[in-house]
Amino acid sequence: TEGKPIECLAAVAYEANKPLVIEKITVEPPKTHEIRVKILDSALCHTDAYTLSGADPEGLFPCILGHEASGEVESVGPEVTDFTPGDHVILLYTAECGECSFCKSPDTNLCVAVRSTQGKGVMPDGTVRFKNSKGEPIHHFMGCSSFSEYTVVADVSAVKIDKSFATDKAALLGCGVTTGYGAALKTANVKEGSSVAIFGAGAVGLAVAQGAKARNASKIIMIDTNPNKKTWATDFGATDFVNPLTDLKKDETIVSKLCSMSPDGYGIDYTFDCTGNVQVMSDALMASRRGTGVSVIIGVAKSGEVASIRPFFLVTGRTWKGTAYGGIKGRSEMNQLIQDHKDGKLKLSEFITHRRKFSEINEAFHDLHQGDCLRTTFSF
Ligand code: AHE
Ligand code: ZN
Repeated sequence: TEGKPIECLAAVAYEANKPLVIEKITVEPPKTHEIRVKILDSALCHTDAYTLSGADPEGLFPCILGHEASGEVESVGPEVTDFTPGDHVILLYTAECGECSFCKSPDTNLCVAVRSTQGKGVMPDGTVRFKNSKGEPIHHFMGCSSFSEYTVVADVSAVKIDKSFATDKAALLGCGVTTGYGAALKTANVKEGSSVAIFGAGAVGLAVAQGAKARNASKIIMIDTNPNKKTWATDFGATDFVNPLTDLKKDETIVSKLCSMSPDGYGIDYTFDCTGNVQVMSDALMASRRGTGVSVIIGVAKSGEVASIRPFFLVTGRTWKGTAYGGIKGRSEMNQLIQDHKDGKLKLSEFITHRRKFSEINEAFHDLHQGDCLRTTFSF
């Protein structure tokens, strides 16, 4: 198949809010610095649903969604040096070229090598590798497009992993788990003995709990309005669970409740928004500790929404931060995450609550909103 177009099945998003259409598409061979990948496992993330809803300013239709995936390199384009056919990879929506000023900085993972074309749904040369049976072009998504049997990505948008590592677990490292775990370890740099509050007990929030636990935080408070999440929260490392709908006394707010749970009443050392709700984002900042508290925004807010804060909360020494992909440099730091998993610090399989056939992909979007789902994975 090398050098030739491949015909395969993909789930095409033709319009916002319409089911994906599973159909035969053509995947062109990889061009310079590109690789063509056979997807082995892909999971579904809320961002796929967000873009399908039409709310993403970068959402383009038709496109092939999906960005949390592992695969096997089928063929490589000219000038690709880091991959050979047969290699196992994780796709990276946050690339790592190693050469841009962002990659060279130890303080950020926000590589710019392919980000601008990625946001326009095209490969770095400005063209696409997908077309449907009518010959119409189909956009790429987040530099990955994993809801297809085959995809083409930039070589900087993938990391090679050991073939012995289970590919369903590997897929999860492509987005949510890495995002949460990295947010705790890198963005917040949670310290031993500290207090942590996490808003939203989905896959990302539970991965934050894993990171906080790995750092031996002494108090890890999970906040969620779904009482069924309490067991998960505990299993993933939370020491406390607060349901703001039922656990607040009269005249108590979630902010005052969290402050009262902190050792001396002055607030929580590290707080995390894993909801995308802008009110939660400001609550998280206000609940962080006077003088030294750090609050990290992870959730993606709806387009046009604004998070705001009374500047007093910053004047009095709190830091408001945000993170993408947990601040993790996908190519140079992936092995450490896999090692952390092997060392028992980072759960992976436990995040897979649902497994489906690729043909059931539209049902998987439904799963995501049921509150009993962390991740649905598909094997191809
Ligand atoms: N396309 C949106 C932005 C969406 C967004 O913020 N995405 C998160 C990742 S969500 C993972 O499921 C992110 O990391 N963004 C950084 C980046 O480079 O995209 C918009 O508003 O235009
Ligand atoms: Zn995602």
